Amino acid sequence: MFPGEKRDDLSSLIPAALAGDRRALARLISLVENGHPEGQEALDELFPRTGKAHRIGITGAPGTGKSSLVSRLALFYRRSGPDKKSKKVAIVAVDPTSPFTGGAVLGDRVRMRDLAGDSEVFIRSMASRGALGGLANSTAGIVQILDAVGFEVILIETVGAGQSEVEIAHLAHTTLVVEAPGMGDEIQAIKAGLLEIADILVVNKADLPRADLAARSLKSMVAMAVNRKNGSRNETHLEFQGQSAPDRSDWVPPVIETIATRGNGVDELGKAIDAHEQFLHQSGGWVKREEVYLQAEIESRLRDLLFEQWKKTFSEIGFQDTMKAVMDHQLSPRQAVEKLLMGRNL
Ligand SMILES: Nc1nc2c(ncn2[C@@H]2O[C@H](COP(=O)(O)OP(=O)(O)O)[C@@H](O)[C@H]2O)c(=O)[nH]1
Ligand SMILES: [Mg+2]
Repeated sequence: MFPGEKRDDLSSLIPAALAGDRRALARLISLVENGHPEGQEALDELFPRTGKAHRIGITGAPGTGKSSLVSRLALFYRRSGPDKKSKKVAIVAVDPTSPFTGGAVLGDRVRMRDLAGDSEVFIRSMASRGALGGLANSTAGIVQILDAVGFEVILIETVGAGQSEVEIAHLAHTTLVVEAPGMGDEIQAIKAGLLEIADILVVNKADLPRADLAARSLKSMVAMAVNRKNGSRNETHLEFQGQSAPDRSDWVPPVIETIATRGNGVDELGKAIDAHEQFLHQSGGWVKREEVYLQAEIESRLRDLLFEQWKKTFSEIGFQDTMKAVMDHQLSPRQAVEKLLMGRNL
């Protein structure tokens, strides 16, 4: 046996990671990312220690400056001040188009050196492909490990495009949607889905022309959305009388302009994130979001497991026959599913 093999022994890996050993932590994360059974075991063991971190999602189109902003935010949390306690920060970058370990951000040597030399900052880039059980699931697992070992703030960068990115955004207590002027200049075309998940809107690259135009149009979109919501809330108010519905309806997403390359606006952004955290704690939204997040994970695991179990029982030949019947338009897809399910051994 190689001495290195011992590192996969969970009984030593987990205590080491809890004690702050970064290599042990990285190893645990890899086990989870690769869908290793030991990764699952580690998650089970560490789960009781989770639930403390503030999970912050940063999403938006490629090139808007998410990674740059994330580095700045990490520095914001590391900076201790008279009124501010320095926090342990982890960064999970799930951005296949501009991985954290390469490209523009690494090119900014001064900033990365600030972070890289800091033992209380942990940075992890996720492979976008090959994640077993889906990107959202393995990201959730990695975030849980970081939470368990004591990172107080977890910044999760994703591209706001496909479904899995929206799912990943649901991991977060606080979601930042990042826009930049000149990205096709069609701020109005911001995906409705993204506006829906935004707790804070960031117009980055405020040094470029038309940034304030972008900010203004986002602000008016937010105002319209709030008016709509208030209208519909009045209509449904009777149903919920006496209950305080802990949702985001009392939170108006602020629009904040930043220049991530220089750090302008980052303090204001950090304060807005703190304010949102406070709001969640006071409104009951924090607990609500924990519930939504954990329920989503249970449902997705249940779906995966049921599918896996079903796959074990199906016969390739039976499947091909059914498939052919559907291709010949003799069976509808719904009838095919019924047939395939009936055929399983319970
Ligand atoms: N002019 C300007 N460029 C920026 C700003 N923030 C980031 N950039 C640049 O925009 C490019 C994309 O940044 P990056 O952080 O990788 O964006 P991401 O793809 O959203 O993660 C890089 O060349 C950055 O240097 C900014 O505030 N102003
Ligand atoms: Mg990026």
